[in-house]
Amino acid sequence: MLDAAYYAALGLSSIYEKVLAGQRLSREDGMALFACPDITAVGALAHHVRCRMHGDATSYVVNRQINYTNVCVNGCVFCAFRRDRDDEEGAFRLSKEDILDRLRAADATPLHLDELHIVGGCHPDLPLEWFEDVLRSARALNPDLPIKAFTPVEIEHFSRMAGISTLDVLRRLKAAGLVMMPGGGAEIFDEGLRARICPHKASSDAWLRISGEAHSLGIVTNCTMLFGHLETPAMRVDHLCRLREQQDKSGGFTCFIPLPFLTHNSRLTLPEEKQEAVRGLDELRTIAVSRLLLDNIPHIKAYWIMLGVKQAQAALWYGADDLDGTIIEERIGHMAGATSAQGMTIDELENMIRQAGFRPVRRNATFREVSPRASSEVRA
Ligand code: V47
Repeated sequence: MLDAAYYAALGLSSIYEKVLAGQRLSREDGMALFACPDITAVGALAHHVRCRMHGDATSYVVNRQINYTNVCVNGCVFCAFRRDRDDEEGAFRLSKEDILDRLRAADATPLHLDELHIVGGCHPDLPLEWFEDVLRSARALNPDLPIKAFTPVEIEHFSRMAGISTLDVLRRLKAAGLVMMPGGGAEIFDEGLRARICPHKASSDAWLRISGEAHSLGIVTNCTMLFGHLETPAMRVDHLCRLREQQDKSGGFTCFIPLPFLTHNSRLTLPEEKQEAVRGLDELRTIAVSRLLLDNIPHIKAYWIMLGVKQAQAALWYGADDLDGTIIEERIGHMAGATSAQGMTIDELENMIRQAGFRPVRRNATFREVSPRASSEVRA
């Protein structure tokens, strides 16, 4: 597959050589990969890197997502999940007891959770103390369960609400039980486009700075890119390179998740050539270029909720090595038209991985491998 003459004919000789030698690709290389007409050639390079890093292992996590509210002060134009006020149709806000009930319900099943993923809108009334209380109470219920919660955007919002620095917010949340943060809210770092699609959200610099602060405290985090809306290939390459630079400095990004924009219920209208139905190959290319440029981020996630099961399987041949997990309940993608299920069982995830030609590896929130439990325990 990796034939030097073929890459030479595509004008990608130097990229081919760098990839085989394990050398860093430049921004120009990223642009050339987005311009290459043969996406299987781009995919084969990404697959080579993926195999060098992970072999045929493909990880998944037994997790439960909880979205505590969709009421949000940011008013992002693209977001179908958010509501501006509590009394708006479709708005919701869970109480601490609602959250704990969901956790108790998951704990009462044979499903042994290895990650609790909590994320929500930036609610105007919820104080930092409420989030500390939620973390402490969840930890009291299930002390061994790693909690992955709150994006850098939420951290900035909590800091404004509490009148303290983002670093102090992170210190307090860590003391309350936070071990990891999800990578949402990065969207696209290009400031011009950010001003159009999410003008009130934490800035790109703030998002990166807060991630670095979390890393400095030993809180590992993920990172994302929302793509397939109004951004250009140059903006994608810039986004990936800024993540890579931050990772060089602070080193705590565990996984990158490229999120294809789902258009349903969105206020952002796209030109016909960018509609979801016609962009399957662009999704695979973007995943592959991410694997190739992000040489210092260990994992690339094919998030099956947003990609759909079949495309997530294909993505495993384009550089991705993780699928996320059982999820149980998901709202952000589904309010934007995701047609995937709400959750998957362990058997379904493992079957999905095997059918795609890979080896399933069960992991926890921080990507530490966990041994499979007795089969009577893991049927979900
Ligand atoms: O921040 C919002 C994106 C993100 C849409 O870190 C949309 O392990 C597509 O970040 N179409 C939240 N995407 C989800 C997220 C995430 C999910 C799973 C795992 C992890 C992790 C992180 O979803 C938001 C935003 O970037 N988003 N609306 C939409 N219409």
